[in-house]
Amino acid sequence: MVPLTQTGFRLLPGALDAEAQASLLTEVLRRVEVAPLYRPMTPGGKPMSVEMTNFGPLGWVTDALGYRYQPTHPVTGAPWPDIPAALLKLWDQVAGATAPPDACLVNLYRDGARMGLHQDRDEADFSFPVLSVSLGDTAVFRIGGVNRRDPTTSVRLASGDVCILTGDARLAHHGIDRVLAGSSRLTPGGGRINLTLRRASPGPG
Ligand code: MD3
Ligand code: FE
Repeated sequence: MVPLTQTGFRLLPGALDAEAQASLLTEVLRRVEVAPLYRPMTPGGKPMSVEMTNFGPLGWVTDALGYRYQPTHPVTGAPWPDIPAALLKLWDQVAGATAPPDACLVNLYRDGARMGLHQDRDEADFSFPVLSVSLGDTAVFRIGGVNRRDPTTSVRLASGDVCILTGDARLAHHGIDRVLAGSSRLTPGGGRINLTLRRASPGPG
């Protein structure tokens, strides 16, 4: 179970039905043709196991210079494609934010890819929520507290699940321990795609 202190963690299981998942995946794959998935390097010089790209005015990147948001794809140099309309609508309906998202990080987990426990701290204003949509194979997601040593709990994120992080959960440590290969037939070639909507810039006003 998620500790009661994490009142800001909201999971909407099956928020997207099969048809909405397929249609969103089509929109994602169309954009990935112009903004290809690539394997980012950590500031320490190790390749991440997750492949990434971004949609929207700003995209999250990591390289030898560090973590940051930037307006262009690091491999092609082109601006990121736009955020799919279905995701902007979902943000409006469930995030409860006063500004639209300006960044959509796309994470592809294939072949044993995982993401270690970390905090998301590269955004200007932590009072904006983060919204995540899972597509494809089920992930074993771990969430802890603001302190790295706080106890953690495990939550499975299946295709079509949406989670919203606000308040005390916004700066919680979290990661993906593993992905259950073959648990979904949504994505061609298998694996899991996670779409994370964020407000990276300061909000208007
Ligand atoms: C909890 N991605 O890209 S999404 C990330 O499934 C990231 O790809 C994971 O962590 C993934 O940074 C988890 C769910 C998520 C996103 C942001 C959070 C959980 C979060 C921010 C704070 C706390
Ligand atoms: Fe994260």
